[in-house]
Amino acid sequence: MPVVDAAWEEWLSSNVARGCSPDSMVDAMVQAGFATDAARAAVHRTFGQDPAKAANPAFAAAAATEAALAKAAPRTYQYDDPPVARGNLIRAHDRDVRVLMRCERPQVIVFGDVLSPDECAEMIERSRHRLKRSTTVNPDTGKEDVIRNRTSEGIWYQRGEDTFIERMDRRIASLMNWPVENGEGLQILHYGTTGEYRPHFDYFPPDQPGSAVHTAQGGQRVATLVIYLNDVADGGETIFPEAGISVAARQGGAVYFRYMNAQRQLDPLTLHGGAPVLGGDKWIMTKWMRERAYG
Ligand code: PD2
Ligand code: ZN
Repeated sequence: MPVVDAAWEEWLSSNVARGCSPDSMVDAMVQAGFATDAARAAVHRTFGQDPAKAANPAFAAAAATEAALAKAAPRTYQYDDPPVARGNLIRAHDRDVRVLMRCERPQVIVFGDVLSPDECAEMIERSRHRLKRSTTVNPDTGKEDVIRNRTSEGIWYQRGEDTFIERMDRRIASLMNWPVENGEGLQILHYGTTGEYRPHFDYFPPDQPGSAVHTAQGGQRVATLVIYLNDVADGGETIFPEAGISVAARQGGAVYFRYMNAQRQLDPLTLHGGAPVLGGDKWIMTKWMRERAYG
């Protein structure tokens, strides 16, 4: 039987912060293997409530009214200012990066020339022989599974692994205007023809028990930068189906998107995917930023 460890504490407090109802949280914990009483006690403690009081019918009625009101007027995502600098040209550590497009809802920015053609070629050559089939996070267990909705191969680089990787990490952190220490290591992905990554969120959905394992260190993911390392002959765009945005893969260019605001709300409009590659292949490099220092 699971215990309420640091990862579950993080899961409990992030769900309370985003306005989940106590009942839905108890249900999720019971599904994950907790005894109902233990789940209720943990949830009510996180809400700052006494479980004995919660069992009182008057309290239960008040809580039900509150839950119904919350459902009728769900808290919509509040767009606050993204950290990325304003302007058409951004000095990012050692390079000037051009801004090609900005979208406010969801917060998406397309950049040109984040990496030079030589830097893209170097990243691909370093990675070509070290690729492994990509995985996705199983929402129930938090474990990495190889599944059909992500047909690519990948490799991770440790942050600051050598001087070249460190320069990339610093440039990207400067462009995203977020501490380099909050970044996960760079990930390189390769898709062959027909390869795709079906629409998903890069944040760990707080209502899925498996997410707690991933947010225990560094907290939630807040923003992503996907950098294209080659021109894709046909297809392979990064798509945002809820927003109707499609970004073409152009060597050295990148797409930034931000999904967590200062109130820790998460933006569902950032649902995104990698469209099927219809001709040639596709190489990308991804940086995910966390709320706090990671690793
Ligand atoms: O390959 C892409 O364009 C893509 C799209 C969405 C990559 C990712 N997400 C990702 O690695 O999270
Ligand atoms: Zn993604």
